[in-house]
Amino acid sequence: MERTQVAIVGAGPAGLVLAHLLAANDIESVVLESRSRDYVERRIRAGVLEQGTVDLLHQLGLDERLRREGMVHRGIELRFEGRSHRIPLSDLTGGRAITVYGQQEVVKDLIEARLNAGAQILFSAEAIGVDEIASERPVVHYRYEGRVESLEADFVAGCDGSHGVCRSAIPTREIQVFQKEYPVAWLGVLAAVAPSTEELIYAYHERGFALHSMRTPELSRLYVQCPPDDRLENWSDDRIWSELHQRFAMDGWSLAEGPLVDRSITPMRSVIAEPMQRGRLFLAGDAAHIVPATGAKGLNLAVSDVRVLASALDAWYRSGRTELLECYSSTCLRRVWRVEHFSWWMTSMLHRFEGEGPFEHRLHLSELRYVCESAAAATSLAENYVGLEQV
Ligand code: RFL
Ligand code: PHB
Repeated sequence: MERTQVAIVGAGPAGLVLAHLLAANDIESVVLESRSRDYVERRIRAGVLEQGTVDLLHQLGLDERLRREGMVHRGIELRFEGRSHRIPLSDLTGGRAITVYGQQEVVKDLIEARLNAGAQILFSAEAIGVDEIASERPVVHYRYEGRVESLEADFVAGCDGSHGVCRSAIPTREIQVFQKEYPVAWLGVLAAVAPSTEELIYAYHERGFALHSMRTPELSRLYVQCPPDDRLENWSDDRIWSELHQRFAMDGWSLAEGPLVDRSITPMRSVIAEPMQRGRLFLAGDAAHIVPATGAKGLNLAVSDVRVLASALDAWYRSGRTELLECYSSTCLRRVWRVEHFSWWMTSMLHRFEGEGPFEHRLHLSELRYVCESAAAATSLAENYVGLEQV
């Protein structure tokens, strides 16, 4: 049986950042990833990095391309009633900012740097179960090249996302799962056209929410609210553009169209598993919690978790101290719930929900006006959006 210090299941942002943080402290790890390298490097997901995430990638020396290609944004726009209102993120947070840089680009950079350092990331290696988590020798079983193999470790980090297997290694009676399904989803498209805006636009409209984001100076990322059970076949290119034009409509502004090169539907949901650890198994990122995408927080929360885990593991390897490991879940959950609340609040404010009438519409508008006009309310949005330093 193969052995390592920390077995990491999943090569998403959580697993890869953890592997780098551990390596910086001379702790060895093996990453098992069920998909191929090509697949994980192409998967289009998040785009917004908090200041703290960018700072961490800088400290790890992993920001060479991010600094060149990432787009630093110092504000966002909220658009409603045909007008845009800027939330000056940096002015309201002592100079903090967000960086727009695709998750798959982060993943590419992290994989390349690990492999260049001679580290082990096994692609197309699907974990099928985790055993002995209550012992000092937990084991991950995985399928690789047609065989079932086992990897023994001091610790297992379950970074295998929302459909992973690690969470199910914790008996259901020992874990409590909190869930909320929002009755809305996002149809997301990537359009080969220069963004029509310099900053992200979050639009609230009677027809529903829309978001204008971007990936590069030549690629726009656009989202439009749709029902959670909607299907891509219902959305012709013409219908997508027509909805986007209507929801972003503002005098003197127009949305540039281009060929759609990717499309997908993402339901909005919240999930939190408590606690995030059991014995020698620690869950991190989407394996432990999901946030609706409106707050742009999932990737950033995954990075916060593994930062806490890496410090705790470092304390254990250096001096055998267990307190930080014991507090892992409670430390992480403080931030998790803050971010869940922020993401729930943004989702509630910006979407139209079934059954809402003119009364609720006016409540949405009143709240949006308050957020834009009150320095206190705008600061609350801004400090959460760029990422709270302490929670
Ligand atoms: P990931 O990225 O899902 O990685 C988990 C990895 O584990 C692998 N895996 C397994 N490997 C081995 N054995 C098994 N049995 C396995 N089962 C699964 C998977 O193949 C995968 O490679 O989880 P991680 O690392 O926790 O990272 C979380 C983020 O990916 C996620 O929270 C974000 O993408 C959420 N998100 C956003 N987050 C932000 O911070 N800012 C954003 O702007 C933002 N926008 C978004 C988003 C997510 C979206 N979708 C599609 C869900 C926009 C969208 C549309
Ligand atoms: C994105 O660019 O994909 C993105 C931006 C902001 C969000 C969610 C997704 O809130």
